Amino acid sequence: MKDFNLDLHLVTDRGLSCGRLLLEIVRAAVAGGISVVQLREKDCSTRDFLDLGRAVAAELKGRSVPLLINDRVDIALAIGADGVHLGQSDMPYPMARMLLGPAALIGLSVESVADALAAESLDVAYLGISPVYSTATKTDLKEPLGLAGIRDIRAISRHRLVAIGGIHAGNTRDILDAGAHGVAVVSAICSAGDPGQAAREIRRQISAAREGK
Ligand code: TZP
Ligand code: MG
Repeated sequence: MKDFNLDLHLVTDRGLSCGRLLLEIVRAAVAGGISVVQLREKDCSTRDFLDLGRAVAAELKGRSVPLLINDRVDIALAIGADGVHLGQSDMPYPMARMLLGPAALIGLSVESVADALAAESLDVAYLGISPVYSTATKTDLKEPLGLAGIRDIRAISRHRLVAIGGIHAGNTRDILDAGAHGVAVVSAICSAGDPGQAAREIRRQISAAREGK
């Protein structure tokens, strides 16, 4: 599995991109310093998802920003994406690994300490810990983990942790201070008036947390 920077994931949702082209948001967010793109499009035909995936992959080519596909191992394979992000009810990790091969980046959502313990033996690129805070972007979620939940998972997990759910520049530092290695956001970038500036501000908070400022 190749090394990559998991500081700041842009998780896409065209429904939240206010009519702007997703590619414009991705381009601006990359300029603002995101380090991973996770293409997460729920209301999308397979054909549209493939087209979108190819277009985003072309946009990211040569930029050292990996492209992960949410849920759809078939789409990741078809477009040669860097990997996938899987939830607890998606294809099980061992099957995805078998299909995608040893180099693929596979991220896995966990919603509890029990989920995180079950992932200890897996060669995942990171655990997505979810949701940290409640969010209007995804409603079928368990109780928010809060900062205490991040600490609890960090205490028992050997994996790198990427927090998601209700995250923006104003709470990023607390989340890193609680033990997350990176953050993933949808609306804080996709719905921002200036997605590039929004990404830049979250990145600034990540740097500040690392420097202990
Ligand atoms: N998984 C857990 S919370 C969430 C996902 C995809 C949505 C996060 O969206 P936002 O807008 O960053 O709160
Ligand atoms: Mg899923």
